[in-house]
Amino acid sequence: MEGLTKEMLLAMYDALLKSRLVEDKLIDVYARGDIPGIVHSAVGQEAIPVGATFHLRPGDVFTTVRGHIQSNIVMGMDLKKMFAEFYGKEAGYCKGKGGEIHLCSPEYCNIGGRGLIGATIPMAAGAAMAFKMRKEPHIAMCFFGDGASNEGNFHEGLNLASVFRLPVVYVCANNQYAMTTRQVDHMNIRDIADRAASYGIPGVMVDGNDIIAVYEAVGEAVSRARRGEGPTLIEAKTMRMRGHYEGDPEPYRSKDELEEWKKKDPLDRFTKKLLEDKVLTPGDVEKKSRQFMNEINEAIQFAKEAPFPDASEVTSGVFYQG
Ligand SMILES: Cc1ncc(C[n+]2csc(CCOP(=O)(O)OP(=O)(O)O)c2C)c(N)n1
Ligand SMILES: [Mg+2]
Repeated sequence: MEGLTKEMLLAMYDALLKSRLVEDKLIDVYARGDIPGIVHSAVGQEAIPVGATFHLRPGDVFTTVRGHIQSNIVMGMDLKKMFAEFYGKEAGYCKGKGGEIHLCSPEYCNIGGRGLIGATIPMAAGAAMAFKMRKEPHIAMCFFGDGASNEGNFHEGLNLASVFRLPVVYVCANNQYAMTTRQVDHMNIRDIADRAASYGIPGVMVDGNDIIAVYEAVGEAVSRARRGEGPTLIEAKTMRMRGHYEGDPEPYRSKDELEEWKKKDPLDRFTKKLLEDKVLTPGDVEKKSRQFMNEINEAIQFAKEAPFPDASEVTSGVFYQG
């Protein structure tokens, strides 16, 4: 934690706490049938997107899958426009067409996720190549899962990024499941970071439930990328605490596994650490929670009352218009 100011620690704490409260509320309103589409929660693995995204600067980009809500919160997205997007409303960041899973906004560095798992891996390399060709001082950060690291796109993307020494940081959130399949059943290696050796780039493993460890590991990779030394593969180990999607009956795993991981909850751990170090007081935690919940409830009210896009808008923004 050396070198991290109190302000920085509190900013990280705020983002982590707000992320949890936003997702808990999202899960709740989704279960009530308020939100169209599908919700993929990142509860329990928030330390990865939050810790990593703190290194991005305006002009950088990130691509994302599960965990995009957390990165968007760090980048300062407005909760009203975010919830409007979840509710499929015109006032949302993608005018209601992205919904929960495809919420993005280049203004906040978020160039989006893709329906094809792993497709964002070469996409991030492409963005990084554009920065390099234009001699712009930016980096791309790419978040993906353990399952995505089995895709051909992973090999092509990392190989290309390595050969051209592109300014890109690959962050694999290994939550040990790809849909219904456990990591041990979809690959014959334990550590995905080992795959970096195939591309001649550093492979770094980190405890994905320790926000400071994530922040530090990603910080080194980001500095390397900004110095022009090329990509890094970071594997952040965590656990998917909810189903693949909300409503997933999860017949493929036991609750005992989750009980063990509950003890390593990243928000509980960071709260405890900051209370012990007297960076936070119990009163602060309560006050912040109340303040964020008020903000979230206002955002939901706004989203509920906002109009849906007009039917005539159904194809606008979908196809490239030159
Ligand atoms: C190319 C491709 N194959 C299969 C799917 C279906 N699918 C959607 S999510 C997913 C699992 C992804 O697992 P992982 O990469 O570990 O990410 P996580 O959901 O755990 O965050 C799969 C197989 C898809 N979207 N794209
Ligand atoms: Mg996974």
